[in-house]
Parts: sequence; C-alpha cells; structure tokens
Amino acid sequence: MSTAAPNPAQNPATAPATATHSVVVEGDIGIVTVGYPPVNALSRAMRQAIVDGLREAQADAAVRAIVFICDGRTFLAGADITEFGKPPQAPSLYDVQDIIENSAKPVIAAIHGTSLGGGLEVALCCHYRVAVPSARCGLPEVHLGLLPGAGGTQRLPRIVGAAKALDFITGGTHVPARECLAIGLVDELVPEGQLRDGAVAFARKVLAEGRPLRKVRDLDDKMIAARGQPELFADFRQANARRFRGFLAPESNIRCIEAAVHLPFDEGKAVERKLFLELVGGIQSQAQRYAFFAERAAAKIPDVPSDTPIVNVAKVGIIGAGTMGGGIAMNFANVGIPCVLVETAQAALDRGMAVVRKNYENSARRGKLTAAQVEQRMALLTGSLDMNVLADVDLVIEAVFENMAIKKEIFGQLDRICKPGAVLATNTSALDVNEIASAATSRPEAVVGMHFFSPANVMKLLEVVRGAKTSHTALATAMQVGKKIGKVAAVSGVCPGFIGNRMLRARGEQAQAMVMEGAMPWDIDQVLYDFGMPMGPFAMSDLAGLDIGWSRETSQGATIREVLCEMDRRGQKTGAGYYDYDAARNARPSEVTRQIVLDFMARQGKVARAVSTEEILERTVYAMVNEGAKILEEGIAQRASDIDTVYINGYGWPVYRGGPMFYADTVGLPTVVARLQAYGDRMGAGFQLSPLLERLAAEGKHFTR
Ligand code: T1G
Repeated sequence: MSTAAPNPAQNPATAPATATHSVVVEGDIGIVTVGYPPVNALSRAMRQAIVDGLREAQADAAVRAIVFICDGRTFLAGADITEFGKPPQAPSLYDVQDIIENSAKPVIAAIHGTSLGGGLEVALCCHYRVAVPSARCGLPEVHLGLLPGAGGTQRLPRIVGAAKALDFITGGTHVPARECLAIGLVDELVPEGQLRDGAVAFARKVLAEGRPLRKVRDLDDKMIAARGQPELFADFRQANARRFRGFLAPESNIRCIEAAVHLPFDEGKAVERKLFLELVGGIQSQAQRYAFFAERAAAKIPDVPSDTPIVNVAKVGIIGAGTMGGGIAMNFANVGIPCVLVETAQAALDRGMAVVRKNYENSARRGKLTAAQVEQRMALLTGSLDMNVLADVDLVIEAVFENMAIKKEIFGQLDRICKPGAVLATNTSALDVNEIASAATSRPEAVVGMHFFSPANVMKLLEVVRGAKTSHTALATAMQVGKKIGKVAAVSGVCPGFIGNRMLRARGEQAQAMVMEGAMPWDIDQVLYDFGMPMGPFAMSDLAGLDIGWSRETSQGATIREVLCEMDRRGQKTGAGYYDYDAARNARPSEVTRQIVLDFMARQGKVARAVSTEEILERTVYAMVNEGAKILEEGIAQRASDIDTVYINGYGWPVYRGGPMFYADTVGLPTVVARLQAYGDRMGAGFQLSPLLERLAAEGKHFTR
C-alpha cells in the first residue's frame, strides 16, 4: 500500500534523459528524424533535438526541402506533461515553431501513430503535412483541463474553419487521417508503411510544382467567413452546456477560437497564452493531469514482473447472455475477438443476441458504425446451450446473476471443461472471489475477477479482482485484456464491494441517515449533482429500480425504500420512486415521498432539522474518503490513485476534482478528519475513522503525493 501515486514528474527514473536527432540528405531532400521514447513527448531535450536537426538541414546547401519525421511508434504526442508546473526551459515550443514556420525551405511533417497537442501544433507550423492512413491527429488538451497553448487554437480554425475547430478542440478526439485529409488538416495520405518515402516523394512534388511556403497563420479566408456567423458560438455553447458542466477549460477553448475569428493572428495568440496560463495553474488542470497519470499507473502491479507470461486471448467464452453478458461480449467483438455466449435456455440466448444486435444497429443509426461493421461484429458472436463449447477458449467470463451456489456450480464445470492455461474470470460485483475460486478445485490460481460496469460495452472501468490464489499470469492477462478492449483497468483485492461499491455504500449510508434527520432525497442529490456527479444516490436508485433484491413477500416496510416499493413506486420504470416522473422521465421532488419520510421519522420519534448543503457534501464525500483510506490500509487497493481511477471511470466522479482521494488532499486531510470528528455520532454507530487517514492528517501528509 503506497499512498503516493507514481508521478513521472516526481520519479525522474521513468523519464529517459536524452532525445535523438539525425539528418539524412537524399538528393535535395533533408530528412530530419527525431526520437524521445516512448511517445516523443516535447520535453526540453526533444525540443532541442528538433531545433538541432532543423538547423542542420537548413544550413545544408544541398537541401531544398525538409521532411520532419519521428522515430518509434508515433509522431509527437504533445508537450511533456511532466514538465508542467516547472520553470520553463529553452528552447520553448514557440522557438521550435518559429524555426519551422519561418524556414526558407519547405518543411513537410510526416505523421504516423498520433500527432497530438503540441505535436499537432508543431505540424501546423510545417508548410505541408502527409500521413499514413492509420495515423490520428488531435488537440486533446481539454482532457487535461487545458487548451492548445502553442497556437493550435489560432492555426487549426484557419485550416478547418471555426465550426469544425469548435468540435475538434473541445472534443479533444483523436481524428483518423482520412478525416484529417477531408478537412484539409493533412495534405496527402501516403501508403501504410511507406511514410518516409511517401513524404520524400511529396517534398519533391512541392519543389517540382514550386508550391509556396504556406504558413497556416496567414490563412484568413475561413476566419473572415466565420465573422458573418455571430450565432455560431452562442449555439455551440448552448448545445454543449450539459457536456461542459463544471469544466473550466471548454469555455476558454471556445474563447480562443472566437479570438481567432475576430483578431489578427498574434493578438489571438496572446489571448490563447493568457487563458492557457490561467488554466495550467488551476486546480482543475492539476486534477485532470493527475488523473492522466493515475490511469496509467493503475496498469502497473508492483509485484507482478513485466515479463510475466500472458495468455494470448484469441477466443473468449461468456456465460450468461443477459445485460452484462451481452455488453461484455460486444467489447470483444469490437476488437475482432470471437466470442461464444452460453445460456441455459434458447429463449434467453435469442433474447440476449437480439439485444446485442439492437445495440449495434442503434450505433449504425447514429453513424458510429456501418451496416457492414454491424454484420462483421455479429459474425464474431456465437451462442450455445452447451458448456462444452468452452473447451477451447482462452478466457471465460462468467456473468450470471449473483448467487454463490450457482457460480460455484459453474466454476466446477469450467474446471473440468476448459483447457489447461485458460483464464477463468467472474464478473461478480460483490461475491467472494476466493470462495468462487475454491470451486475450481484443480486451478484456483486461474480464477480472477473481471468486474465490468453497466452498460458493459460503454463504461470504461474494469475492476480486476485479485484472489488470494490468483496467479501473476491470470492477473496480468486480465489487465492486458482490459487494455485491449479499451477499458481502464484497476486492481482490487477481495472484500465486499471491492473498491467502488464499498465506498459507494459508505456514501449511501450517510445519505440514508440524513434523510432520517430532515434532508429530503432531492436535497442530497442536488448537492452531489452541483458537486459534479452526473446524479445523486436517490436518482440513481430510481434509475436502477428500487425493487432490486426486494420482494413483497418479505417486505416489512422497514425502510423508506421498502415503503416506496410496497406502494409500487419502484423508480423510473413505474413513473415514481423517490421522485415523481413525467412522461419524458423528467424527475421532480415528490410530495408523496416527503410525507412518507416525515411519517417514517415520526414513527421513530425523530424530529427533522435543517441539514446544510455543506454537511450533506462533507458527510457523503468524507465518508467515501474514509472508506477509501481503509481500503488502502487493508491493501485492497494498491495505491490511492487507483481508487481515484475507479471513481472517475466507473462512478461518474468529476475528473476535474481528481477523484475522492485527490479531492481530500485538496481540502486537506486535517480538515477532513476534523469535520468527520465534528459530526461525531451523526456519522452513525458503525462509523470508524480510518487510522491511516488520522495518521496522514497528523503528519501533514497526503494520499496522492
Ligand atoms: N507527456 C509525458 N508523458 C507522456 C505523455 C506526455 N504528453 N504522453 C504519454 N506519456 C507517457 C505515459 O505516462 C506512459 O508512461 C507512456 O508515456 C506511454 O503512454 C502546448 C499544452 C500518445 C495516445 O494529451 O494520449 O501538448 O506509464 O500508456 O496507450 O498545447 O499516451 O509508461 O511511465 O498512454 O500507447 C497533449 C497524451 C499534451 C497526449 C499513447 N497530449 N498521451 O497511448 O501509451 S498537452 C496529450 C496520450 C499539450 C500544448 C499542450 C497517450 C498516447 P508510463 P500510454 P498509449
């Protein structure tokens, strides 16, 4: 258990010291190649390498045009994020760009892998850009709580237009090369695997056709055109208000693009600089940069050697074709891995397959997939009622409903059917993985938890649950599979609710308790919504259905939830739960629920009191933090930043607050402890302050640094 998140900025050991450059002259073309593994981030060393390479080529009389290309698996992946917050060092990114843009010889950027952030901003200073079809370009700074601070907000709109730039920059997506060609960002696609030669041929064409030294900064046509559309920005703001809620960076990005439209280049760049500096020093960007590294750190398991053998997962089996099973299967079909779904009844299998097809067809209707891609994915999914079809799969994921006896029965069968070396995973969200593994008697080491979140084909998070006997191979395989299917995987030990649900329960207990003290469900939800959560616990319960695990036969009206269910107020699906819902499922506070709560309190002799917004926030969030600290000291989570990665990717925690543990550090652990102690008995009989939290607070330490 380490409290500190490994941050490369603080672990210079992870950052290689040097960057490389070379200049090769082929006829009258100078090829400048630079490298700074693993992703060619624009560190000081890399900036220097680019400057040295360019100067060398520019000084060579034989050279009439320059191809700028990167070594390794990608073009420049942007500024070196580990350098933020440190004193700037020369050459600056502006220096690099000036040498390129003001070159007397045309400079052609040759793009492969990803050209991102400052990397694309460097390419935008080149006079031309070519790419291989598999390349992607993007300005993802908004995901770091920033904006493209090296002229990207001024140059990109001049090429793609203001409207496209708004989507491109506030979306922060990695745009495929073909689309970049279509919007003019790339001038030509060269054959896959022939980037260098293709770029040299393009450079020769530029010389042969006497093409100009085209500076993007001088291209004003599209800016002038946009001046005639004042509604463009207002409409964009309105259309995206919900998506940008709580974030500071999107508005700053929009203001920069507005400046590009209305101001001369250098004045627009000054606006960009001012807004960039405001963001880079702010807590939101610090939180989002922390989340970036936390997500990458979560993939590392300190005691599992990096050369641990991994099972090559070429075929997957899924047991249960229900909502979870179907969603999980889609993840594998999406990356081309064949998947067989096993059910107990044909009707259930058909229903499950039909839901999967409907999901794909919905994506096709929204233009996310072609009809051919839908068929391609469906062709990878087969169904069976016979467990023996799992004899040749490399990985099985059991996704049946939460019943220990049934799961143990299944794992006993898998133990007999599956080939040696197969990984046996359970998607349980709460049951004891060690007990399930004990059923696979001959190979408990092959059992691991792979806890997906609903909808499993959409939610990013994968909690990989490490059992007491789980082997390094099974664990590392589950983590790698998670990355392959586009999930953010984090390791959890075995305990009720693992990391995420366990902390959620602590929050829920405080929420329920405060309802019995006078706060209404919608008061509590509003506080967490304003804090940045997509919805509060009561709205979430109404969405999931209040009758999960409830039955009229056993119901005793012992909780408000039971009373609501007895009245057939079971949530959105019945048009009423904690809230009342209109036909469009818009929620509004319910007088019925208010009366139920007041009656309930009266029956228990409780008197309602005013519960402040501050108390609601502190008791719910600090209870989670306290539980997170316990999870850390028990070794259930490897590091505090894993807990934050779980909450950001699986529970809608606003990334601009960095996660519960990072947030607690920003509030100050002494304050968290003092507030929890101040609430005293209100926290409930079972509430216990985490010794780790108390100790760190007393020592002036933090969870995440
Ligand atoms: N700076 C520093 N380290 C970086 C880095 C970066 N930009 N990008 C990646 N790394 C590290 C990462 O932490 C990991 O380290 C290793 O490289 C491999 O990364 C002025 C302000 C390029 C798509 O936002 O999106 O430019 O864990 O595991 O899955 O306007 O990395 O091994 O120790 O993610 O193959 C804008 C960020 C910066 C792109 C590759 N750029 N990177 O994905 O590998 S802000 C970005 C990525 C900027 C300018 C502004 C991805 C990738 P470690 P990885 P991957």
